[in-house]
Amino acid sequence: SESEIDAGTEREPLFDRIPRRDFMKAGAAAGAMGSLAGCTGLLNDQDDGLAAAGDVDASVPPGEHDDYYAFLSGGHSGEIRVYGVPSMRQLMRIPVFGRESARGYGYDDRTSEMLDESGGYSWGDTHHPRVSQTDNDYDGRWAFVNDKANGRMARINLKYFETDAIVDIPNQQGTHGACCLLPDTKYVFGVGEFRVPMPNDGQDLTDPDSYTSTIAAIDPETMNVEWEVLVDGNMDNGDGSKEGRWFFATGYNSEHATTESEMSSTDTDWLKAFDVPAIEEAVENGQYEEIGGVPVVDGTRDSDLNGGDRPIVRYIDVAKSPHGVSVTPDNQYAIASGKLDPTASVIDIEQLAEVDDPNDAIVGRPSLGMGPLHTAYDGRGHAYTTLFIDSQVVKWDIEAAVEAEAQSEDPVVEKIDVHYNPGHLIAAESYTADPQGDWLISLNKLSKDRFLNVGPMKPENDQLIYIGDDEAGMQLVKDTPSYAEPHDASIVSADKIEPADIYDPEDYDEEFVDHGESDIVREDGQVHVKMYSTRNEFGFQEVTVQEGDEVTMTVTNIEQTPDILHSLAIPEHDINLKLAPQETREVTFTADEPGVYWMYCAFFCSALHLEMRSRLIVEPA
Ligand code: CUK
Ligand code: CUA
Repeated sequence: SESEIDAGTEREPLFDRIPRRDFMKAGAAAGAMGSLAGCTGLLNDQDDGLAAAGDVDASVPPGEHDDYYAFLSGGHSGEIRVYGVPSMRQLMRIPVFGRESARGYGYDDRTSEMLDESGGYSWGDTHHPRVSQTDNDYDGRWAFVNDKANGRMARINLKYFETDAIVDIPNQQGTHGACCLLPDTKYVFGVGEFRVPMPNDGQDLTDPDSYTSTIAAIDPETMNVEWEVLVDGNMDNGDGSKEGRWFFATGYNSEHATTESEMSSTDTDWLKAFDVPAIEEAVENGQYEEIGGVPVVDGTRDSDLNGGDRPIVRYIDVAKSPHGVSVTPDNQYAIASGKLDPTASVIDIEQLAEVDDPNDAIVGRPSLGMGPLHTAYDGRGHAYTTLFIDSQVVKWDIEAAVEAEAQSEDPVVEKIDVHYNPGHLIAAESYTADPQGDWLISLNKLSKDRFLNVGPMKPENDQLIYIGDDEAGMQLVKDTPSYAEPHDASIVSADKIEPADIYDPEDYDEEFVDHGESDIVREDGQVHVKMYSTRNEFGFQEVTVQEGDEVTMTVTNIEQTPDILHSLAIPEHDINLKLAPQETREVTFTADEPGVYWMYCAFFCSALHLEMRSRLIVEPA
């Protein structure tokens, strides 16, 4: 569908676009809000429906829903958090790389096997949650997130808001950047950060020149690693272009060093542009080496595949240690932020395919401020870049930055202080071809003095900023404390995701156990207990097994009523299965301590919730 972007003329030109959201929803709520003193809402005396300066109210009254879902990474907590925007209420947490008892994640056989088979680690480091797209728009199917700690990629099913697949990426020690190749999420790319010997099996330990890092192309349906490309230098963040050809990755350490001072010795590093169809052709032609069970294509600068007419990886010189890279909504530019350098580099994607020297595709280098890290978009031709050192978000005009090369025009529109030291920022639907242009969240690493003191470890601060009014400028609306530590986020219109209310038994392998189907099958020291759960009982009042038996319990919540959850908690056995309506989970354990154990339901499901229990009786052998 390359042509869909090329022919994307239905979109208005960048500069003529005006904020489209007219806040009708907020207007409808205004009557109810009128009695709240000091609550001016989004409405004002003008009838253009736009907020006036200082007049932005992000409140979502009790019982009202938010306009957006935001998926924030949880960093080294290994999870994803779901916020509503603009309320910034935390709606849900989705465990990904670590066990989590309230959701029974890692406690039933299916999820604990998934965690075991992807390495068996108890934690991960999630940075970049990216939501799948079709035709450059969110399709509500999946979110993907990397594990920087152990070189993995996970998939979250957005029907159930739960992790349903994790792949341990061969040849990658730390998978940092994560993102989809658009327009239709053909691949999810994992960007390998740490350079390691390949294979990392004890050979070549000391010569850093023999270390490499790779990008991995993962099939979103099968979560299979299709191929990898090895390159020179470390890699960092990544983003895919929207017509399906290019994948961009920033990188540092072009020196191939192992210490910080050596890694900072040259003046430039690379933004790498991977030519995906050219790589696919090389794989097709067998021009790869199989390492760690996957085809690995050599994309280092001196490789044969980079020598010909169509290099598979283009190395673009950018200022030292670039960090974030993101493609503009109209797919014209990839913008890489300087981090150690006050500029961003603007790369013209169309020119990249045409020029001999990829450096000729750099069409702008706006000077933005100290410590530019990540860039988001409003769909009206503006870029918003976090300035880590200045503790600001800078809004700038993309075309003016390109023009500035010739006319020395200042592309900076305005700066707003944030509190403090922002890493990523994200605007509503910024990663799509059509950002909403109203809300932006600055994910600030430090909150310092902004909240009640909770001890030496302070929360971070996710600040909500209204960007929908170019005349009034950016307006800071809300501080939101967050637990360590969100890096990136994706903000998706609420109507693009359709989560289920109850489970569909067709979606999983476990056998549904209905009323009257409870059963205990004993065979050679193996006991299989199948039982339903409902208000206020389990299928069996008691279950008797012998010491040493291997017990499998298959439990179904047979309720049809949304929001009525049960669980199967077994004291002193480290077991808690979460059971949403129509959900079945299985757990296998060895009954090795004789005694009586009250199996109970941990979700407060009814007035007789405390009575909802059953005895596990383990008879001495
Ligand atoms: S990285 Cu953390 S602030 Cu992993 Cu996208 Cu830049
Ligand atoms: Cu079921 Cu509490």
